[in-house]
Parts: sequence; structure tokens; C-alpha cells
Amino acid sequence: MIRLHQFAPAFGLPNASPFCMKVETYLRMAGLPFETVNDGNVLKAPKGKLPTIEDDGTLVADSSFIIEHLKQRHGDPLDAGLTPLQSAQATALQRLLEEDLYWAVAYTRWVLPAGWALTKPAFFGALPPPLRWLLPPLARRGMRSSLRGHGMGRHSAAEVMAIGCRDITAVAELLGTQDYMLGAAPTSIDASAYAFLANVLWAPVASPIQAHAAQRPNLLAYCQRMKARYYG
Ligand SMILES: N[C@@H](CCC(=O)N[C@@H](CS)C(=O)NCC(=O)O)C(=O)O
Repeated sequence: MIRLHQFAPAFGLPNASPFCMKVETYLRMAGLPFETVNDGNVLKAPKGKLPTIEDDGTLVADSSFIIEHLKQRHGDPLDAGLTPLQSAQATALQRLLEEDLYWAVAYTRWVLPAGWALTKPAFFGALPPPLRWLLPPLARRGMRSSLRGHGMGRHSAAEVMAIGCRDITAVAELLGTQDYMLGAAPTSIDASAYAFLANVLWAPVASPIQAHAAQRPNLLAYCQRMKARYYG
């Protein structure tokens, strides 16, 4: 049995970590049986981040390496028919979502005061004292430092919001009137796209990025389509 190690669900989503939600969505899309371990223990994770999976004695870290591993060990029911151009489009979209939009969304949750007021109880409220009080400022400082290291955290709030909105516009235009990101059939990039878009549209953290996404009906319809098909 595949065991998915992730954070506990929050914000009314399968996971408030889009990377964890991506892997859970992929497992559902590929029809692979799995169980979740929602302990959020990054200390046990080989790269200090979640998700990780255990698959019959093999521990794999990083959502993209996990999906590669699952394809190699269990077959590739979603991407086997992709053309080289479609694979390239999927890689470009994945980078946009995971290496750029992720950081803009993280900024809305961890840096902006209104977002932090929601993130703090949602992510740390279930911890026993004194962790419940000690951990949030440390984790917030760590995220600010990561944001600065990435570069996103060096921009003004208005600039970060503009970057995130531009990413959303790009995703909405790429999706267009298609049912899935690469056309009429779902492929593994939809696991990432759905996880990130649902985390923008359906987390309770209001932001200009969320408002911008809400103005694109195709993105909402896409998330509803993915939810009905894989989480129905
Ligand atoms: N490239 C990694 C990114 C995973 C990631 O950033 N996970 C975050 C949660 S969304 C995490 O575990 N953060 C904990 C930390 O940085 O301490 C992947 O694709 O899995």
C-alpha cells in the first residue's frame, strides 16, 4: 500500500499544501490505492518538506519525483500518449504553478496580516500548548526567509499580487475552453493545476489573486470538474 505523508487537511480543502494535494489528486487520477498519514512531520522527510510517499519500502520525496516514481513502478495511465510538445507545455505550466504562483500565494497566507490571521489558527490551532504559541512565529519567520531567498519576498505586496494575477491569467488563457489543461482528456499536469487553482479559489484567504481567479469562469468550472471526477 502506498502511504502519502502530508499535512492535515485545512481550509476545507483536501490539503492546504498544494504539493500534497497534487500527489493525492494524482493517486486518485491514476486509480492507485493509498492511505494518508496526516502528521505533517517535516522532520522525518528526507528533504525537510512534504509530501513524501512510502511505496513498498521505497521512500520518495518531492511531488514531481513522486509522480515519476509512481509512473515507473505502477504504469503511466495518464501521460503515455503525450506528444513532445504537450510534455513541454506541461513542464512550463508546472513551473509557473509551482515555482512562481506558489510563492505569491504563500505570501498572501504567511505575510499579509489578513491572511496570517486565518493561516495561523488553521495550521497551528490543533497543536497542544506550548507548541501552539511557540511554533507560529518561528514558522512565519522561516517562510519569510524562504520568500526572500526565492526573491518573491523582496517585492512589494502590490508587485507580488500583480505577479500572481499574471500567472492566473496565463493559466486561464492556456485552459481556454478545454476540459483539461492539455485538451479533452486529463493528464498528470491536471493534478498540479487543480491543486494550485483550488488552493487559490477555495481557501478562505481573500486576496487580489483570488479575486482575479474568480473572474475567470473557466477556472472555476475546471476545478468543479476535477472535484466531481476525482473527489466526488
Ligand atoms: N518541490 C516540493 C515542494 C514541497 C513544499 O514546498 N512543501 C511545503 C508545504 S506546501 C513544506 O513542506 N514546507 C515545510 C517547510 O518548508 O518547512 C514538492 O514538489 O513536493
